[in-house]
Amino acid sequence: MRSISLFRLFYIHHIIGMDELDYILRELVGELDQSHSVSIPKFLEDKRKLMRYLTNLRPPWPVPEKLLLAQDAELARQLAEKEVVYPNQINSSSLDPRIKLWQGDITCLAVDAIVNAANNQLLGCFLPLHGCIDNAIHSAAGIQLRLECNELMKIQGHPESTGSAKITSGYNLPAKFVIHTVGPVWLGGFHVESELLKQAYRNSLKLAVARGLKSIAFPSISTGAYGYPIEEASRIATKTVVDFLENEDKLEQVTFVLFSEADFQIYAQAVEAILTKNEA
Ligand code: AR6
Repeated sequence: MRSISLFRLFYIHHIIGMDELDYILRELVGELDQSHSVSIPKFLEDKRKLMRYLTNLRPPWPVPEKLLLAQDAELARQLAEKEVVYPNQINSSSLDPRIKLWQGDITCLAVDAIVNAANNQLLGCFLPLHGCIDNAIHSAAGIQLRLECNELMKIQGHPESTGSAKITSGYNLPAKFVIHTVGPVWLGGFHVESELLKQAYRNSLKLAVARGLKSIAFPSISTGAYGYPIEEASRIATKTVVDFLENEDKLEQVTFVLFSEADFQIYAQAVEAILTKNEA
């Protein structure tokens, strides 16, 4: 009996989910100029992919409340299928318990704030299904994130400077906040890139402290699309964080999040090098 009712629950959940997803897709496709040229796929994974594709493209237009509710329910279902990771589940460095390293997708972390490697527009990545972190964060947070960024940018009235940072809510992410910072594009190292990268980390940390946050997670800023050599970037990132924490006792945890095993090893070495040097 028990297994039948569980099966029914799953079935109902699945059907409601599929209906809601179809509704979201119809609404998003209806906003397009050439809505007739998009066909709604049959399978769940393809529908989810199309939802991400369409929200990536979507300008910061107002959203009907019903669409937002359906989107939030769908993103909650997607999150429930991921493994959310809490700060106490992440290993600390043996040399400093406040410094942590973690390999994986930053959108799974339930820290106070995750940092986004944004661009000067600060509206998220508009390239559908692009593999950058900006795309991953906006897709998992939902349409509201671009709307809030757009409000901040309208008030500011000019593009975000490289090295500065802004904070928004995390919406459907497990993290409460997103700190958006703009790292430098690597231009051979002749354009104060190292100073700008340092500022991106420092300004994000300062914003976290100003908001009274206890845990923050950084990706490897600028080392993807912006081409910064990762060994040098890892030394700047880890030194900036360690120096900052020397004079700061309110921030309890800083996690470096690396997507690949190779990047993880590079940051692990950089963390060890800077902390052993400080101990010596
Ligand atoms: N979780 C953790 N790390 C990630 C994830 C993820 N989900 N996705 C990517 N990374 P990039 P940038 C890593 O290119 O170099 C965007 O289009 C990735 O492996 O995301 O600062 C913006 O809009 C790499 O190590 O950021 C800007 O235009 C790191 O995140 C531009 O890219 C940064 O890669 C910013 O370029």
